[in-house]
Amino acid sequence: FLKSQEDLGVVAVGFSGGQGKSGVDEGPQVLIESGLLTQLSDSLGYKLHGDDKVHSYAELLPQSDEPYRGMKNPLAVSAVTRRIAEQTYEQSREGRMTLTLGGDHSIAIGTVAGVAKATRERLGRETAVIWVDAHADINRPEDSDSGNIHGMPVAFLTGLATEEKEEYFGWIKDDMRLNKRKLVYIGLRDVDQAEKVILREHGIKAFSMFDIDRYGIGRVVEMALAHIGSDTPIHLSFDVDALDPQWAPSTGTPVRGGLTLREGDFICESVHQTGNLVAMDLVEVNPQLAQDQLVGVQETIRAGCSLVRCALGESLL
Ligand code: HAR
Ligand code: MN
Ligand code: MN
Ligand code: MN
Repeated sequence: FLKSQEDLGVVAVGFSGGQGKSGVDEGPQVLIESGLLTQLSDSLGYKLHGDDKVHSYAELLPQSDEPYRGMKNPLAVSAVTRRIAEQTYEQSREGRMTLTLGGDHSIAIGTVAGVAKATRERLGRETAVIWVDAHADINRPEDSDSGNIHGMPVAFLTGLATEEKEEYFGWIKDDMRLNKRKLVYIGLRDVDQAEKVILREHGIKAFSMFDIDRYGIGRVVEMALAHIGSDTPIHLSFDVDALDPQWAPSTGTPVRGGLTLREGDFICESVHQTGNLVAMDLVEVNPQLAQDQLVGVQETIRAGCSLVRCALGESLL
């Protein structure tokens, strides 16, 4: 589904407004400083497009931003994700693999919207999303206990949450949306009650840690790929908190009992192997958070880099 296997469009998003902890906006800078983009160009041979600079979107942030429908920082998250949608759209419509480094997971409202629109225009097809996460991130604003928009992106993307007002996500149009049947989760283990009801009522495919223990990661990935179909462009949205805190402690909402780094890498390798990957997000790396600062941050960054390299073909023999 890509015009070339060598070109990579990079979007680096230094944004943390979808949740309450500072530091996740430094994720992309630290990933880049650790050499991720150099690894992709020098070792994997990608020609990089887009930014080597990290966007802070300061010019888009409003003076005041009162909660709306219970959402925190709604104007900021809406404006920034709208801009990110333009950025990923620009990369994806060129037929490039699009890599977004976050930032908290609210930014996927923009990445998925932009790639979905580009893929529809370019190929006349719907994009499937594989959402790898400890959390389902499918709260409608009214269902959320926290008001943090990083717990809501999938609700907006699937149209389960809608809004008329442009400045509060009303800019998300049908051609940017994600079909609920083309969505599959892997790694869930901390899902809110209202989210469980949504997943059940809408028949959304989800593989929890229970399923991974039961079937093994190999069969789970096989089943996930079978669900979306072999002839579908894939957007992989990887929240680093899907990994067990042992491998990725520097993240805002760590949950024990997660994927090993090897299982995470395996998911990425398998998606690469389909040849259908058109976009990847790596989000929720927060270099300010870790119980054992130095080691924890290093480990998390190394894990994040490994996931991206695996999705982009590092392990192929
Ligand atoms: N479900 C909780 C909420 O809505 C936790 C949100 C998720 N945290 C994340 N995103 N890191 O995956 O607030
Ligand atoms: Mn998430
Ligand atoms: Mn998460
Ligand atoms: Mn390849």
